[in-house]
Amino acid sequence: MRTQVAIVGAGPSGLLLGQLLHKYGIDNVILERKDPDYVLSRIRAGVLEQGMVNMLEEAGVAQRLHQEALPHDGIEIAFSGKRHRIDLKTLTGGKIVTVYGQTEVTRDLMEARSAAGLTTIYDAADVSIHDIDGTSPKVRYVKDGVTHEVVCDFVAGCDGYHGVSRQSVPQSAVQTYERIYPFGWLGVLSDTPPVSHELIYVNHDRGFALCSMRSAHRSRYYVQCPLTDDVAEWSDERFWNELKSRLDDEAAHKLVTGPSIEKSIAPLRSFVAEPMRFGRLFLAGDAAHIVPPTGAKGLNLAASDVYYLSRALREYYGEKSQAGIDAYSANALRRVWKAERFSWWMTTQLHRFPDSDGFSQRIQTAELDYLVNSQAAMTALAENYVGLPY
Ligand code: RFL
Ligand code: PHB
Repeated sequence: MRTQVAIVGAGPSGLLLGQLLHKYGIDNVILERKDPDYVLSRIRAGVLEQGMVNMLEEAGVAQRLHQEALPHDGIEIAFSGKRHRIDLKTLTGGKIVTVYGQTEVTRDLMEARSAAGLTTIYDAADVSIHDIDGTSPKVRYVKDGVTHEVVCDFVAGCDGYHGVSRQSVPQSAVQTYERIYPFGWLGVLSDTPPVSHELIYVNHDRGFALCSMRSAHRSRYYVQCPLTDDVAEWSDERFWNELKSRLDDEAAHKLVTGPSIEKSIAPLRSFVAEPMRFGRLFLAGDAAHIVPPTGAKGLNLAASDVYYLSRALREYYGEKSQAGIDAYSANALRRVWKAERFSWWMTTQLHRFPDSDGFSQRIQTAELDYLVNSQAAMTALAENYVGLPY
């Protein structure tokens, strides 16, 4: 098979890139290790920046989002038992975020891809990438026991943190930077009304908590937990009691509990691989970088990488210019590092660290107290939360 761009991975970054390239008349094929049901069963992020919504519009997949998504003008930060509102809209001159699950974004993109008749090969095993230093790279995969080859101009590695793309380049060509946090997030999805109409990020002596949502009837909650915890140790009752114990009195009283429909523990990590281009292989999304979820930036960063990459490829095919391709890694990484900084900062301010003592806890409280009483500090948070410009 021959195509212009072979995309490895049908997560949000691979699917969004594929859809935009199709709009630009650039032929592409996606190779995905899992099956479509598995891809759609993953429950992950829920907060979209305006830049990402704009790209979904450009890709022609925002109709359902505009009907069902929830616009959010603010968030709340709770500490020392009190909640404080950060008015994102006023602080940023009118910018807001949109609450719409990553699962729904993925579903919309998958449906558009199949409606356009574009090729996605699911259950593609043993994907391997070859000849990225020449002008005719190849991607091989095994399907139903038979090995196939896709010959292309470029390979987009959109295959997440554990994917094959980053691992295909010699270790000496990649520089990685990493922080692993000494705790995880236990997340629960339930068909219950959200405790509040805005997200609440909670700093509490017992650990961080987050109240989020997917719709007016579906809530998503998280509590910080030890990395050694097994999700089987967390009954629904234990989860709801722990969450309640970390909320302010009003929220604890209002919280509606119910059976969980998904429950999982995710580790928290900051990670960046540099550069994001190796010859004719580009990395995008989680394949190149991971942020802890505290700043709600993982999915949005995947979209901003796709923004730079889709434009670079459009320039290459439309104007026969290499400039965008040559600048891709540097442009993407500038924005990546700012989101890394913000996510690290949010994580540091809101979680209990195992080695934290009285001094570090008082510094944390002082920082949050400063934040919610300073227009300048709240503006800095709001600007980053709604998303820095592309
Ligand atoms: P994805 O979504 O991981 O998609 C990668 C796709 O590549 C496939 N794949 C392969 N295909 C072929 N061959 C191989 N060798 C392959 N290896 C992997 C995978 O099956 C998959 O379909 O990466 P992408 O597209 O870059 O999107 C990034 C986002 O998914 C990610 O940044 C966020 O979901 C991160 N994240 C969260 N972000 C938030 O902003 N808020 C959250 O609450 C939040 N929760 C999470 C998360 C990520 C998690 N991960 C990665 C385990 C919770 C979890 C559990
Ligand atoms: C979510 O709704 O899953 C969510 C929202 C905000 C975050 C992280 C996760 O910062």
